Amino acid sequence: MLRTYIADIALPSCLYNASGARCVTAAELDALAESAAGAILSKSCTPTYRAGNPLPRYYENEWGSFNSMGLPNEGYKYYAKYAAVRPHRDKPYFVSVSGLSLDDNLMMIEALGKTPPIDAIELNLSCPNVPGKPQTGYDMEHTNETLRQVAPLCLNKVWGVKLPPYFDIAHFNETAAILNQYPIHFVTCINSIGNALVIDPHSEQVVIKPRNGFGGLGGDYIKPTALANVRQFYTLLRPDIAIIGCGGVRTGIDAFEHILCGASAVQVGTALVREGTACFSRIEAELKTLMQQKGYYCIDDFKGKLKEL
Ligand code: ERO
Repeated sequence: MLRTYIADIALPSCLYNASGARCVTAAELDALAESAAGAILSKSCTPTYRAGNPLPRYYENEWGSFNSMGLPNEGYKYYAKYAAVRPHRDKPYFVSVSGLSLDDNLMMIEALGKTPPIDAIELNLSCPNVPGKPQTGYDMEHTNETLRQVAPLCLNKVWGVKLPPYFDIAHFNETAAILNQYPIHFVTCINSIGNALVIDPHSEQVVIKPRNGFGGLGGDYIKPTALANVRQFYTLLRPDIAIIGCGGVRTGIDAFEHILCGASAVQVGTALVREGTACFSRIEAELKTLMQQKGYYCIDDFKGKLKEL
């Protein structure tokens, strides 16, 4: 009922983890492999191990999450090696790449592109939390140049990009026009809303330590922005580019709304961190119940079919 495709990759369920959420270590990736998630996606990687930003760097409240992790990861070779030893090899395994320079990205993508047990590469153009490194996705020229140089390295690999949230129609149009020029297979919308500020009025303090308390917002806070980005890119991109929704997916209804806006698959971040991998079977059951109530047999029955008033 929830089966879906990203290019020619079949996912037994359209729900899987957002990069960053419980996917840094082999033990966390194993737990995703054992769960009801339809695929496994790694933490965004860099050429070598990074410890990330100082603690505390993650905070949550009833409306969502707030982070400035600073790209803690084991280095790309770790995620490449994991591809061959992971349990449940029939479940698709995707690696997220987030180098601190274009050269870093080219080097990692070339190597990961030649690693057959990796099913797809998600190039993260939207990390909001590395001091001194602006988000590539907000720099149109740099985005274009990145895709121009990455595309030839991905001729035999399914690949796509993770975008930051956009807020202006001109930016949706400009970004879509660039993406449509390249042979990408998918676009993931959205990364956390960067450079937000959550504070504690009692202590009169910021709630996370790095970057004077500024960080990326996720969870319920960001669902309307995520849905707007999914809808805009579903409308503006070539029909062969799958949209992967990410942002505020906590219930089956949230996943349903993303698919209605045009998502072919839906990632879970904040809810996975809070609840653990059991979130997948719960959200799947909720989504299936809703589909049954509405008389839908598969996600194509309602994907992208959002009605206007
Ligand atoms: O700080 C991070 O490691 C991070 N947090 C996010 O919300 N999104 C990211 O893309 C990211 C690092 C790549």
